[in-house]
Amino acid sequence: MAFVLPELPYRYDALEPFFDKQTMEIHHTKHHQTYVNNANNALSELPEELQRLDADQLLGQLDDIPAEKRVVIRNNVGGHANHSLFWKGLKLNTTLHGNLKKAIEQQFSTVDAFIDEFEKAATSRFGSGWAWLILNDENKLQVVSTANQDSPLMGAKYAGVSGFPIIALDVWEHAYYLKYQNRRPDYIKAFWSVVNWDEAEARYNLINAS
Ligand code: MN3
Repeated sequence: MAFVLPELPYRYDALEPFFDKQTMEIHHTKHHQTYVNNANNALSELPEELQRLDADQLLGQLDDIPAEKRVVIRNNVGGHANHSLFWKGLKLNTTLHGNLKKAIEQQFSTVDAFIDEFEKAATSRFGSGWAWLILNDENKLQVVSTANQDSPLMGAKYAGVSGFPIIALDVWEHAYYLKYQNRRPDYIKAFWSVVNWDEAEARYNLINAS
């Protein structure tokens, strides 16, 4: 089963002026495509039973990957899975609602307190990585960040944190440099205008019900 670059469910300019067209297009057609290509090359050299797994399953079973292939799988299947999630998690004009809103208010006291904590995690991630809202293994919402293309789906041994992603924000420079240059905090602020809260709510309900 080969990985395929997913089509975006919107046009490259759909998130203007917050996420610009040129960045979206390069990010999707160049950066994400490279992760897909590298992931497929690595996948083709794995034992057959591992080739049958999907991206999220592979991330959850890094211990089973032959040691000499583990880094390339971690980085590139991680990159593919993280970006696939990221694109689906973006949409203009949705609002936080439903069970996720209730849970955020319960755990962070207020939505503003959650936003503040998320922005701190995204801003302070040194170098390249991701900021996340996850449902952790204790069934609690948690704001975390990971390095490089690590995902909470990899578990604590690899990612330092473990859980199911509800919201994901790419804080690699390639995600914002053309529009925001070195101003990562401005890009993070812009993210709140393009979070797909409908998708976040669906992901929260999916994992919470299972
Ligand atoms: Mn990226």
